[in-house]
Amino acid sequence: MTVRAILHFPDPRLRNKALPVTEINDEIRTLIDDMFETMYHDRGVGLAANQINVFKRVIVMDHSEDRSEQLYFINPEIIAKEGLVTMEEGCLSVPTYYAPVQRAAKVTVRALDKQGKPFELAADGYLAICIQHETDHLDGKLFIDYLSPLKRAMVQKKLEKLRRRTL
Ligand code: GNR
Ligand code: NI
Repeated sequence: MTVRAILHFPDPRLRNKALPVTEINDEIRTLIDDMFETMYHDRGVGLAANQINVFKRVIVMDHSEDRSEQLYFINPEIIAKEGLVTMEEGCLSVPTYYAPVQRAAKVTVRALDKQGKPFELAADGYLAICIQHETDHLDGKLFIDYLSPLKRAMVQKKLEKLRRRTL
């Protein structure tokens, strides 16, 4: 298992749309292992393949305190949404910035497991937010896209400055 490098906003590659997985093989299983390794290493609760420069529709998450509840989804699709809730979000690709975002309070997601078998999961709370945040990444969308253009420009300036200091 390998910790892979995470792309940071405003890297244009974060805007790429990920393609559906057509064959679940060892490459995909290794990708999932590496995504968990990277997510735990960087203390995230979720990760989309786009964030490590792989444009395949795979997301992983673990929202448990003791990091013992691994969830992964291949070709996830949100097939139902219900209600609205606003939560403070952050993103490993937008370091040091947090802002409230309004999303559906409950979602039902359909995806494939490592055997290629379809399953559905109904989620609410933090998990529902994570599922929406991660599936957005697969479509090249970031949580800061929900902010006003002024706020988004502010974040961009801040992160460009941070990048110049750390290069
Ligand atoms: O670590 C993460 N925390 C988080 C907090 C609130 C809403 C969504 C998230 S996901 C984020 C990890 C990440 O960037 N996933 O794409
Ligand atoms: Ni993110």
